[in-house]
Amino acid sequence: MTSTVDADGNATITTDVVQNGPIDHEDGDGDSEGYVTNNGDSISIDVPLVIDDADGTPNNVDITVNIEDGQDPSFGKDTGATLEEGTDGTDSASGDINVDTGSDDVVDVRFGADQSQLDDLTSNGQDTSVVISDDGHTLTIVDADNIPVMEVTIDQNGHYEVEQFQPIDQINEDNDTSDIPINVEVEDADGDVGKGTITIHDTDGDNAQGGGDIDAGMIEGDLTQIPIQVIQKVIRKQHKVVQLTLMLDQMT
Ligand SMILES: [Ca+2]
Ligand SMILES: [Ca+2]
Ligand SMILES: [Ca+2]
Ligand SMILES: [Ca+2]
Repeated sequence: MTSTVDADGNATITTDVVQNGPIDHEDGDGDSEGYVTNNGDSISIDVPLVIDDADGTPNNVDITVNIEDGQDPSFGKDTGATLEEGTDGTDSASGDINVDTGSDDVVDVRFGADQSQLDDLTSNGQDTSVVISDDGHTLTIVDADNIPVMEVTIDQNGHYEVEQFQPIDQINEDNDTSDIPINVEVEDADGDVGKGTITIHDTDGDNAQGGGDIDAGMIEGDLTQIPIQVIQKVIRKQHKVVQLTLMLDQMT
């Protein structure tokens, strides 16, 4: 703090304020405790000064230091995670979303409570629903019987792990891949919340084979005498119905 006095005897006091660490701007509503007033993103600190003039008379002066909250926490780039359902509908993968701390320390990275963008997701034709753990760090997509379809966990650095236990239904998707968005949140020490999205790319597995699932309508009636393997072989090779008919004629 320095003071200067001009020719008319007016004093000017200059103060330097150095902030060495973040301050928690809790959601105040103008409430005041002693010298500190907390009002949303603004904290005011009154600093009372006593200035003695030339003949020793004290004068009371208050200066006010206003500290505005800085940048809120936010998310940056997401690598995404890619799953391939393969033949059994299971896979695992991991990814990272960049966490931009902002002006205050990050205290939590978690899944958002609202995941309604997943409402239409189905598994084996069944509706699914979403369960989020109490700490918000594990999100589980479950089928109608509450059996997990997919589980995602996220840590405080934005690293996430995905495990798929059952296939999902890729309906009308380009390249048979569903892009599954999941909402995430980051909270800083004074309660500011940034929102973001991680994306899981889930590619459909091999198409179901005809071998074990021949339409009963094709083998009923007179055809019951034909060895099932013969019909399976024909259908696997995707021969036309006319070729199947020819074969049946030869066997009768
Ligand atoms: Ca702050
Ligand atoms: Ca704030
Ligand atoms: Ca803040
Ligand atoms: Ca699938």
